[in-house]
Amino acid sequence: MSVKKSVLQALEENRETTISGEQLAKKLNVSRSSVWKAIKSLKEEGYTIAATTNKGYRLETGSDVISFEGIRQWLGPQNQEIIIEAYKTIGSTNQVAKKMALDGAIQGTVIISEEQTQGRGRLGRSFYSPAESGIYMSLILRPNVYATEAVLVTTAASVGVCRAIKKVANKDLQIKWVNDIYLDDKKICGILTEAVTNFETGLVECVIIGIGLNFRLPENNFPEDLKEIAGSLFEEKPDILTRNRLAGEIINAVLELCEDLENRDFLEEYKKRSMVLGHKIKVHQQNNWSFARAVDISEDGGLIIENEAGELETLNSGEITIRKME
Ligand code: BT5
Repeated sequence: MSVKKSVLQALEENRETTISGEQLAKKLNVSRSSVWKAIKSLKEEGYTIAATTNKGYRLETGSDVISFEGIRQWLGPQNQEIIIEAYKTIGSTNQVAKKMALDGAIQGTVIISEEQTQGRGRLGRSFYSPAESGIYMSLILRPNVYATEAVLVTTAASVGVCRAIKKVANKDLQIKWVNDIYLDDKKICGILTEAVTNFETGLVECVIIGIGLNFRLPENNFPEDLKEIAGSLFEEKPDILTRNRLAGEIINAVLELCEDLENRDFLEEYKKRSMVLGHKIKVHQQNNWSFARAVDISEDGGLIIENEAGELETLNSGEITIRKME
């Protein structure tokens, strides 16, 4: 690990205390001037570091730059070895993760970025991903499921995100089938699951779970076309909770649920958080809109609806979009 990374790790792990340059140098077995250089370079990267003469260095409470070192301390013991690649800016974390998965990246690998220039939603839509206000990340999984069960991964991931947010922010979120997470009727998170399937066995070789979360309002608010739809977990940067911590907790929760997809316990929580069950909805599929009532969630995470003819139908495909009517 470079001196800079080691210094960052020490600062992240001791956010509440001031550590002297001498202590850092000793701990890392490097010279005091290398510590000083590392601090200077971290400041240039956007970390706000309080430096007190004779006392030393401390990350300011509000310093919230996404990094591997910042996330790792929040990972559970079972996740300490996972690989996390943190970027300042990237096209799309899903795109990079997909390539890495095809090149053999292991289960649990995470790609995370401060900003995406080509954030993607479903069906060719885009996901607005400005710097400093969101969490944009992709997890690589290698679950032993058939392609038909892959929608379960999205279901589990949605529950995982809600659980992590409940734990650290004590907020109760709602889920709109299949991949949107809402707070006060505004979408604050979208999930894009992409699977690579083995054509012969029908088994999924890998799944990329892309999670985009609006942590706080973007610097200049959302663009006009999103203002009505999009919201954020917090209006402003919270005092203590960092994006690194929330990202770590989301990784813990999602990996735990996806370890054991067969155990469908999380479906109950998914149903409780559902904002469409029992409601009239509009369904868009194959270029057509139709009306229906959302009735239940199937064992595989599909949406069971009662269609206009009064028949029950299960929607599974990622090609479907629904809108809540009442
Ligand atoms: C989604 O698609 O909501 C899935 C978004 C997944 C984004 C993550 S970020 C990390 C990873 N890397 C990627 O490139 N993608 C994933 P969909 O259900 O198709 O919703 C897209 C629609 O949501 C857009 O057409 C907008 O109406 C709206 N939207 C766009 N940006 C948004 C934002 N930041 N917050 C809330 N809504 C947004």
